[in-house]
Amino acid sequence: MTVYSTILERSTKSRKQLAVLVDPDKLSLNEIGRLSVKASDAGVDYFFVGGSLLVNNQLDACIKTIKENTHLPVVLFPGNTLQMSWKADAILFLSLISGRNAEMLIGRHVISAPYLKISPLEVISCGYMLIESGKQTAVQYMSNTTPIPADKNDIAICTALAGEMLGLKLIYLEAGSGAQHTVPEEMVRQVKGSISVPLIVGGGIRTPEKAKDLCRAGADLLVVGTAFEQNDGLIEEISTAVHGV
Ligand code: 1GP
Repeated sequence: MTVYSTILERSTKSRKQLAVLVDPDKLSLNEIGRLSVKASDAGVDYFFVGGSLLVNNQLDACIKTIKENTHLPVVLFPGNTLQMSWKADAILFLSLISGRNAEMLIGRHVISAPYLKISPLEVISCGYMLIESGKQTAVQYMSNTTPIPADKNDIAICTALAGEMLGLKLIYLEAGSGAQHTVPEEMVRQVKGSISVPLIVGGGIRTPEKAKDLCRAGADLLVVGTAFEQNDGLIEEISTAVHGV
C-alpha cells in the first residue's frame, strides 16, 4: 500500500493521523533514535523529515536511524531541492500555492522532476498553504512569500479549491514551525468543508487539547515537530488525543 493510499483510506474512514516532523539539524542521531521508538510505541502514523535549511548533512543518516528503529513510513518534507534522499519512502512534492513566487510554485519542481522520476520515491503532490501565525516564520522568510491572513477564510478556501482542481492530492495548511498561533480552527473547518482531498495541518501545535480541536475542526493529519523536540513525553499524549477523535 502506498503512503498516499494509506492517508486517503484513513481520511475517508475519519481515522485521524499524526506525523512526527524531524528536522535532522535539530536533534542528534541518538535523540532521533529515541524519538523514533517513542513515536512508534505511541502509535504515530508517519515520520516527516525536513527543515527550512539543513546545514549538517545529516539527512540520510537521520532517515537510516528512523528506519532502524521503526517500520513507519518516512516522508520527505523538503525545505528545498537539496533535501532529497532515496532512503525515504515518499516525498511531499510541495507547491506553495498561497504565494506568488514562481520558483516555489513550479520552478524548483522542474529542477527536481528528473531526479524524482528515476528515484524509488513515491511522489505525492501537495498544495502547501502558508497561513499568518503571529510573527514571521522561517518558511515565510525562506520562501519569500506572503502568508494568507489568518482571518481570510475565503482566500484560504478558494486557494485550496484551486489546488484541488489543479490535481494536487493533498492540501497542507501551515502556520510555520514554532508558530505563535496554529492555523485557526474556523479556517480548518471551512477549508475542509470545501475540498475532498485529505487535509494536513501543522505549525505551533503544542498540546493534546489543540491537537484534538484541530482534528475535530476537520484536519485529517496533524504534523508536530518543535513540541516533540522539546519534550518527547508529549508524543504519547498528543497521539492518544489525535487517535481518540
Ligand atoms: C509542520 O512546520 C510544521 O507543518 C511543524 O511545526 O515545529 O511548530 O510543530 P512545529
